[in-house]
Order: sequence, then C-alpha cells, then structure tokens
Amino acid sequence: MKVDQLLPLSVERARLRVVSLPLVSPFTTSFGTQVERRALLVELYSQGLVGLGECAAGIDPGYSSETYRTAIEALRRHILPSILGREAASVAAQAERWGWVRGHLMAKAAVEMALLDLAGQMAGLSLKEILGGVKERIPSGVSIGIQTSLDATLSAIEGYLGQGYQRIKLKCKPGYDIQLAGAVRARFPDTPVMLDANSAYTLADAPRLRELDQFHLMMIEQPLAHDDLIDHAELQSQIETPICLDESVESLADLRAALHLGSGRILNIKLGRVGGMLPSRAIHDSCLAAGWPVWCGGMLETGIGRAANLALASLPGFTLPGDTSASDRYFQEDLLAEPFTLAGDGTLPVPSGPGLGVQVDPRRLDRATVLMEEVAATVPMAGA
Ligand code: OSB
Ligand code: MG
Repeated sequence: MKVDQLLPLSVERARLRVVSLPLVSPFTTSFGTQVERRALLVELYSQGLVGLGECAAGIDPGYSSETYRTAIEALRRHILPSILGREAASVAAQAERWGWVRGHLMAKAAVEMALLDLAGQMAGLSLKEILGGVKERIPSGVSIGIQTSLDATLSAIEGYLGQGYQRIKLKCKPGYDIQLAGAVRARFPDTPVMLDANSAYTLADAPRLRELDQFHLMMIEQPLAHDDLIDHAELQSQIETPICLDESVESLADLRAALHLGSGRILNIKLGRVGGMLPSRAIHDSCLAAGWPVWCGGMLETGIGRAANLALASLPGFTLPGDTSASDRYFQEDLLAEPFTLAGDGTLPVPSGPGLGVQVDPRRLDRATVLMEEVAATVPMAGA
C-alpha cells in the first residue's frame, strides 16, 4: 500500500503535550549528560480518532539546534496552522503544506508521525504496512553512555549482552577512546562493538582515530563536525574503520553529497533528524541503491517514538542492529500499557496493529505530563 493512496485526511484540532520520564541511569555523551527524557507529544484529532507523534528533540541544543521548546514554537505558530482544518488527499500532501517552513525537522517529523498514526487507524493498516516494511522482529543493540570508569563500562556491557543485545555502541570522546576500545576488545574479543563520538573530533585527530583500526570495530559514528562532509571523506580515506554518519545527514541532498564525496560507508537513520518517516524511507532507498547499509538510530524515545522506529527498521535496507532498545533500558515506567521488551534472541517486535499499533496507558501518561496546550488554526498575536 502506497501512503499516497491513503484516504483524505483533515485534522480538526491539535494538542501539544510535554512529558517527563526519568532515565534509569544518566546518559552521558561527548556533548552532555541527560537524566530525563523530556518528550513533546503531538496529538491530532480527526473523526473521533487521535493520532500520536513524538518529537525527538531534547532539552538542550547539543545534538541538534532543535529543542522541544523550539519545536513547540514552530508547531504552534507555523506547522500546525498550515494543516489544521484543511483536507488533503494523503499524508504526503499534508506534509507539502508545511514544506515552506525551513528546518524544524524534528517538529515536522512529530506531526507526520501523528498523521501516519491517524491514517493507519482509518485504513486499518500498520505503519509497517504503510511503509512497505518486510521484517517482523528487529535485531537490537544498545547505546551505552560515557561511564565513570572502564570497569563500570565493562560491567554495563556484560549486563546488556546477558540480556541478549546483539551489538554494543559506546559513546566516546578524545581521551576516552583507545583505552576504552582496547579494554572492551580484551574482555569481549568477538562482540560486535562500535563507537559514537557525536562530533567530538577534528581532522587533526586522524592519527589517533587510525589507532582504533586495530580493534576491528563495526564502525565509528559521527567522529567530526555535524556539517563537515569533506573532512569526513578525508578521514575515511585515512582509516579502515567504517565511518557511520548521524548528525551530518538531515536530507536526501546531504546523503547525495556524502555518497559523492565518500564521507562514510554506513548511515544511522533517525526519523526526527530527517523530518519524518517518508523522508527516512527515501533516504533508505537511496542508501540501498548505493550499497550503504543503514540502521535505525534512537533519541531515547518513549514507547510512542519507539513504535515508529521499529516500523521504520522493518524496511529491507536496515541490515544492521539499531539503537532500538527495550523500554526498561531507558525508563522505570514507559507510557505504554505494554512496554517493549527484548526477546532472548535480542530482537524487538514490529507492532502489527493499525497505525503506530501501541496503546498508551492513560494513567501513566497523566503522571508523566508536565505541560499541555491546545493549538488553534490561527495564532493570536498576543505578546508576539
Ligand atoms: O548520537 O545516537 C546519538 C541519544 C540522544 C542523542 C543522540 C544520540 C543518542 C543515542 C541513544 O545514542 C540512542 C537510543 O538508545 O535511543
Ligand atoms: Mg549518534
């Protein structure tokens, strides 16, 4: 089923909601530490149904220039007023209505997710079916933040491997890299391991990054600046470890440039970072054609965003285990009636019910809610 053939859709009203879920342990990267997942949820109402979307943006603009607060502003003033009360033939046609808004990709992706959830419920199709996914279960890895000691890292890895996770991703930064990889390899010689630098290095670090080649890592994710595809290409020519891009690719045009320059060999696709599931699918298709394996990244999503990630990861080009971990890796209590759990074989299920295919537990949602706002089709100028 092509998304373009989904029914006409008109959103009658919209609500923004901010939820706060404490993380089971602090998550530290080269750009900062997170202790909670503060997620902006978009609720779209149409014909007695409600579609849900989760915005990937976080509290601080360390990973991306977007935050959940910039997303609220873009949604309430520009993106939602572009679609409210206006019928369109498909989700793709609704997305064209906000095409004039530059940037704010995570805000757009949240609305697109809610529209796809609505359309799926109306048509009786799961997101996986709408997208053309082919897998029922997703091989999953886990992303481990920078720990206070090497020992703490090694025991975290041991714990996750014991649960069945198929791949270990370790956050790294200059000075917390070679020793880290060496210690991990000494203890786990055959485990699929990768590093994620979140842009912490420059090309001047190339000799240091080349030392990592001896550890046979699956890949190193986003070693250099978020906007520097040229330096990534230069670095890839100097190291054997495959480079996986994350922050650098926000569009098909970015991907075309990366493929042309040889800025890496693998792509992490995050639907928030590229503006939605439909743009993600297009990027996936190009990677498949170019021979770049892809995997599904994560932004510490609640069960809502996780359901969308799993549907996306069911596409055929997602051949590497992604950051699609179980709810209990992030939260004591997720928003869902039935949180996602990891099977012993290290996989998570792709939801098969209509739309996102997950049930939010209303009491859990209430408990987690810190802000709520109705969005009208026209925005009053008060206090502009
Ligand atoms: O760079 O992939 C990243 C989390 C927040 C922001 C950026 C990143 C991450 C992760 C966690 O690595 C992935 C997850 O388990 O959701
Ligand atoms: Mg990353």
